[in-house]
Amino acid sequence: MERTFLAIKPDGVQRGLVGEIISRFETKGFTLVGLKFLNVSRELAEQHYAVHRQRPFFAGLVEFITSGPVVAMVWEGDGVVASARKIIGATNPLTAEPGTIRGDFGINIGRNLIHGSDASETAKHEIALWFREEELVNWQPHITPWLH
Ligand code: 3AN
Repeated sequence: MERTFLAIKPDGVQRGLVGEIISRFETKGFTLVGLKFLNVSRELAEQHYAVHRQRPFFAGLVEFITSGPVVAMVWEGDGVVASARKIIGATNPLTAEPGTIRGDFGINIGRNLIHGSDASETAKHEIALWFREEELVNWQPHITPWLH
């Protein structure tokens, strides 16, 4: 079953949007398999954003993600990587569609509330970076099978 890594960034936590954001994935029907609330170390932040190392906003990005606690999550379900990206919306909240998390709650590209893996391979890498295997819960919700 496909998994993705999502992280509610410090702005999402500070604005009291944790419940609202988690609801979007829960009510869609995806399954939560990992969840933790943590202060991100500089080392983890730099590893997580390693692909952006050469970009002008890299230092600010690391500064921001380490500035306050973050909710790190792993969600599971068919097509969850691409679907979560749709639920999150475009990188720039000003152009993100209404109905998406960024479209509904954000206005600043540097404060765009939530991170979501951009591909299945990236998701595997990010999950391994943020979670130990024993922190992930292998379970199936007890719901009627036709719902999924
Ligand atoms: P996404 O999070 O939508 O996958 P990426 O991977 O292009 O977007 O960028 C990673 C993060 O870098 C974004 N979530 C955003 O916080 C930040 N970022 C991207 N572009 C800019 C920019 N032009 N100025 C400031 N921050 C940016």
